[in-house]
Amino acid sequence: MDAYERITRNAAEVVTEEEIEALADDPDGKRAYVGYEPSGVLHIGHMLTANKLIDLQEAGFEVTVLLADVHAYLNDKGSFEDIRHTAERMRDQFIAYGLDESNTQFVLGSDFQLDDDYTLDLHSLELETTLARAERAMAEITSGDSVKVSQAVYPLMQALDIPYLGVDLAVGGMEQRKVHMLARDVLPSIDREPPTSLHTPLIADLGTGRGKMSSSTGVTISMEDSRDDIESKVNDAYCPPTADPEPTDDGEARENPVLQVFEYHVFPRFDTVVVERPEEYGGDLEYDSYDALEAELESGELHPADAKGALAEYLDRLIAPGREQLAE
Ligand code: IYR
Repeated sequence: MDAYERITRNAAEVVTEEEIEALADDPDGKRAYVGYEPSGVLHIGHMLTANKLIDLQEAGFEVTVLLADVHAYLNDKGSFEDIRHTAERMRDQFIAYGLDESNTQFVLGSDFQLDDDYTLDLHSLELETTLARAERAMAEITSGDSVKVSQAVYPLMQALDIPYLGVDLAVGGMEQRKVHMLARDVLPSIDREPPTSLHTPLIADLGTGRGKMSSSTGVTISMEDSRDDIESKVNDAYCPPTADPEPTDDGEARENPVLQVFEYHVFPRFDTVVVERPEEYGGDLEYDSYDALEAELESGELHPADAKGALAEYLDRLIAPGREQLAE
């Protein structure tokens, strides 16, 4: 797999392709980052963008993980002290998950976001941005009904993080795309380059295949889960024998979340996936690509129950190091 393929595999969107091609031509010494609001323990949503950071490290990039303590505070996630404490725990979790420690820089937002220069640049961006635009950028990030001033400041700070961290590529889930588009529009007003970004897909709720998997509602998988927890969540997952399930009766789109987790979590980290089956049911199956597994689920060769058994096994392998680290 060449650098461009590794950088862009499983991405829902890159902005822009030409800019990513230029980075892929000479990735050594280039820097990519993801920002995370410290909250709870690492869960499957964090793991999706972390997989992309691992791809980028393998392609030659250096990586920054921003533990966005000030952003979490602006997003009403608790006291600043508690947030800082959570941030420290998250760092160790990312390493346990598989980020290359020798090549990952962890930065707290408060290490630079409270400096004079940053604050003045932030105020310049505030002058350049309408409240309506800032609010739109946050639509997929906050859940509160009433919009607070903090939520208008938040995306502008996220935009400003890119030049202040000196990164060449901003990575995030699709829910971050409007913030990155705002950054492209507004950063030139303070003589900064419009940033390049890459967005990972959103995965549907494991139980229903609808909407998006979220740590606050529905079922999620986290580093705190025991093997039994994982098995029971995966067993209860929605898994019709197709990658394109019918919409619900009221017209809501549905995905197959079991296949999505294989595609975005398992195959990026394992070269082959073995589905264990007793001899009388045909014996073990082995897949060396996501497409091969999807095709056999669709043809009926692979039964959803067997697919789920294998998914629980591989998710457990991904989570075990973080679970052990939490127990220390
Ligand atoms: N908005 C992110 C957190 C975040 C991301 C980046 I990239 C930043 O520079 C700052 C914060 C979230 O929703 O978790």
